[in-house]
Amino acid sequence: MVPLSPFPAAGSPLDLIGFPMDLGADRRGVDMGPSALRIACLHDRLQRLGYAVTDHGDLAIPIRERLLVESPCLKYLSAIVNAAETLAHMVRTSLGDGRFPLCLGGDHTIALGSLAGIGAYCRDAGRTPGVIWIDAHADMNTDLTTPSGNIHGMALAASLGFGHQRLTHLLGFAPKIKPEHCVLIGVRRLDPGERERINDLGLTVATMTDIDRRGLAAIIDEALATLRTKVDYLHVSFDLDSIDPAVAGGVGTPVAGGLSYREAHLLMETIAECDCVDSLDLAEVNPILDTANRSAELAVELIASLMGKRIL
Ligand SMILES: [Mn+2]
Repeated sequence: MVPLSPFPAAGSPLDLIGFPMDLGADRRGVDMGPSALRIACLHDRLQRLGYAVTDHGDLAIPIRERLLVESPCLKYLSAIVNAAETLAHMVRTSLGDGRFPLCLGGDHTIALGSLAGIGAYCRDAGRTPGVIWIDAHADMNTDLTTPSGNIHGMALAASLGFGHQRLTHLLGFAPKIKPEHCVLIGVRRLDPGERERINDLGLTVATMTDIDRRGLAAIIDEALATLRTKVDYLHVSFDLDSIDPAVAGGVGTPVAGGLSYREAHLLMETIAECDCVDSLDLAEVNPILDTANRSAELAVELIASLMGKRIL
């Protein structure tokens, strides 16, 4: 029997970066997500897996009571752009130093920052970034299609180069990633404008219906096999609302009919086995809607699975 290679390599450096942002959504509470994940022993779990963890604390993000809504179709644009740009610089530096950035949300505007940092790093390093976007939503709105004006629903579209220039051109370039290098998994609620854009772009989307029909294992195997032929950098952007609210109720925007507990672990374990993940966002943990921090504890378990925890 071939012994399993040690994963991660002992002492692999990992940066935790908290992004306590709740300006991207109407419902409050996800700004406490980074605390909830730390309280659920994230640092310890990662250390026990062999990572040398540096916690950079939380970025300073203004509270909404001190801000004005500049535009109803781009709520809190300036504050979000500023924070995302700071995150982008941190992620770029982390990657440039050969470290693994793990970004803790906060709402899914976190991905504006992480993907900008990743895009900049990959341009410098001559690498091609891909993303697995795990989410109940597609976050493919723009200021022209959004029904709510909430920027967390625009994070993927902006990273692909669609939407308001201040969102698409973080760090001064666009796009951060190409549509053919993205796979969405767990999607079950789309706005009409998002559906249209997804179809126009031919984005690869595994909806919950696809997962019911074909099984998660087949879908993630296929996604990884395809991405591996096209990209040499892989980011996972994980929105906890992809999980069924009966399993994880403490999320930003709960939608019935999500991934089961085992499907979520299988997804993480399968991605971990490919040994090719370079960075991770964990977004939309909402302690206000949670019971005894269970959703954050589940999120930490899932992070551990993705980062190499094995049953056997
Ligand atoms: Mn999302």
